[in-house]
Amino acid sequence: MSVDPSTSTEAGRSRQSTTLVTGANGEFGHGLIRALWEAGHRDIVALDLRECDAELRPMCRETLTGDIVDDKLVDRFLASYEITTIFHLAALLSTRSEFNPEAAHQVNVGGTLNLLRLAANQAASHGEVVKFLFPSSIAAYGIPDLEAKAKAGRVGEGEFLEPTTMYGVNKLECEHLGRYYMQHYRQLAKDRTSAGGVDFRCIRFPGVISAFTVPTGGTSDFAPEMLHAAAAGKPYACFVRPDTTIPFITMPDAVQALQRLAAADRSKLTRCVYNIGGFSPSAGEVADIVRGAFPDAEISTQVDEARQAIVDSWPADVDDSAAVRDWGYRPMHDLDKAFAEYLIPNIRRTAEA
Ligand code: AKB
Repeated sequence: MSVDPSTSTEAGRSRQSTTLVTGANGEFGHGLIRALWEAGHRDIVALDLRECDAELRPMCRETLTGDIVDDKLVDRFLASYEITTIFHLAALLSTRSEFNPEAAHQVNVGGTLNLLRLAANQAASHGEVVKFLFPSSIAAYGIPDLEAKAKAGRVGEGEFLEPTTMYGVNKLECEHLGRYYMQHYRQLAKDRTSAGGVDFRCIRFPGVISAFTVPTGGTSDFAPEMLHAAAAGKPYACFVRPDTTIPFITMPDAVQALQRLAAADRSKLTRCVYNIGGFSPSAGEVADIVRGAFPDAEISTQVDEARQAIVDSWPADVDDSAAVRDWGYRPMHDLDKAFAEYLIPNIRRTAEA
């Protein structure tokens, strides 16, 4: 990573208490940084491969340009910041990762390893536990066929962990790395003081739909793409069959879940990795809702068999009872509210502005 001081909004300050957000320019990064700012955080340092978007800068103490795979990252950050929390959002998504699986592994796993090492070194340096919030994904699951998917119902955290995509493999590997850093890091080292320097907390997210941004490089993208194309008056050919079903949540619920897990009492957390669900419409149901809101929408189906197979390997629903019990996960939006109260009105407002 090359932290470029020229893109730093407030370079030069040293070892201030810091919340680090990687992948700041992504759609999740935008939503989370805004929510953290609104919750009163004035300690945000945002990192992205590209110069951070102008609208993020007023909400961040610093914005940095750099690559998480550069292992010098740890040393540079260690010298400059006292990091208390890391939201590690940077990743290459599932479709994009299949075009260059080795590069995806480098970014998704190598980058996470660097950040975990940073967290462990930071904890050792300032003597406080560093919280590490990590978004995993339903891509960590790999259900063998549609019959098994129909029978599986709400899939629990320990089931079907044989992902078929490089992204899913990477997410599962990172879940294990996080657990290792939290519970077993350097377990045989003579100078090891105790485990627990890294407080790893992870959510397996379903597909996420935002009213303000369209994702790129994912395989759950068919639902947000369909909606945003209709709002923009553009035709859309959906790449999965109308009966295809996976869970989704809205961006505000995704952001709120991450914040809620970050704020949870450690003693209440019985797992490192939590499922969260939302609503599970089929692609056909999404198309119907979109047509209801935008009667001129031109939505057709043009199945891409390879991407279809990926979505078919993901559960139709997940068991999120542990998240509900341990840290009070409670999404604001069910299917009706998601479209009627959040997605359609905000998309319309943006289009009219
Ligand atoms: C993707 O489609 O790759 C992501 C995900 C389900 O994690 N949106």
